[in-house]
Amino acid sequence: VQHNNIRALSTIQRSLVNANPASTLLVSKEQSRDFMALFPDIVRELTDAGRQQELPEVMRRFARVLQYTVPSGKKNRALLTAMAYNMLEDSDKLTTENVRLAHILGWCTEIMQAFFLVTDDIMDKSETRRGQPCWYRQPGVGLNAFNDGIMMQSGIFAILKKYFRYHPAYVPIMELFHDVMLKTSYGQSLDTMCLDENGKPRLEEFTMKRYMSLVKYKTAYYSFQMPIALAMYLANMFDEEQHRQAKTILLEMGQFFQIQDDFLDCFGDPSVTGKKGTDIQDGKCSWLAVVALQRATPDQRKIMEEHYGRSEPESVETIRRLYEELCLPNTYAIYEEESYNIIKTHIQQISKGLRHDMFFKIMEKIYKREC
Ligand code: DMA
Ligand code: MG
Ligand code: MG
Ligand code: MG
Repeated sequence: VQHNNIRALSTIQRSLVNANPASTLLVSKEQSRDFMALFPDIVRELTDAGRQQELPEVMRRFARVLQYTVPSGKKNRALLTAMAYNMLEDSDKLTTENVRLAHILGWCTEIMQAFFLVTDDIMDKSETRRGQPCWYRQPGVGLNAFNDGIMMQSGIFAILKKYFRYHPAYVPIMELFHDVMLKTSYGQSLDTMCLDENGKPRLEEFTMKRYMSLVKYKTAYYSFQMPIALAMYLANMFDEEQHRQAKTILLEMGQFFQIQDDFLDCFGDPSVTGKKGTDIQDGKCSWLAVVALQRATPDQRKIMEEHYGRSEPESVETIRRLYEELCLPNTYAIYEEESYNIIKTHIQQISKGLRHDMFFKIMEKIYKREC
């Protein structure tokens, strides 16, 4: 019954009825503070480790980029590693030093996320990110942001070397970063191929199958599979079958998460998400576009062909109205609930000694999210 009414509710009402209690914390407030307190050390390590002082203006620039783009997000990916490590490690090994290592891995993931977002915002022509102008829109930055992204990417490996060089998990951790960066870049590449050479969306290629593999690569690996695999390596868990089982479920969660992202791009509140949507203007192969095309009558498909992927506000509004006409907010609400239940069932089927409560906690964190 609630589903049928959901469309009639305003965003604000919807948040009162449905909102995820943002209070679902992955780690304690104290641990969160310790994690945040480590960031200045990470920046210092990358920008003034004595040996670098030949290039003071580069180091100032690097510090500025890191400060602007890294710590302002929700830090969910970093906190996933911290939370998983707390749950997976033997209690006698859960020392201050080891927890600090989990936090360092968390910051590496956040730096990775930041450099993908810096370049993503250029490619997507976005205006805002985390409630502020995108980095490339800062005065004097522009396309130089690509090099800032490369500095961040390389910096991750400098941090890993500094803190993990003699750690037994150094090589698997490093390989995981390399591997997942490559996968994410494949996803981003596929994401740019929604348009043909004339800049028109290739609507005939917007299938659910293509969509699901696109989002697996561009989002699910780095946002869910990697943070947990990092915690497992740190906790000395190298069993391949265990990693495989965790991956299966985490990639499912990652796909769920990107479907939410696509919904929020059009129907979310920018003052809550911190970013103005661009998927319609960019002609993206988004979940909304794929479902709309599945349902569209020939006339509605014509509307998609005419207006999708155009930046004029009238075209964007036309597409948004079409989505509403096709009851996509309702479909989304149903999808979100059903898929939450399916993922929970899959969590219960994990057999290889992985804690179910860890996966449930992740689901609680993202279910019904609004940012
Ligand atoms: C995000 O896709 C994927 C990566 C790897 C940044 P997106 O463009 O939908 O992200 P956002 O909505 O945050 O711009
Ligand atoms: Mg984007
Ligand atoms: Mg993008
Ligand atoms: Mg998006």
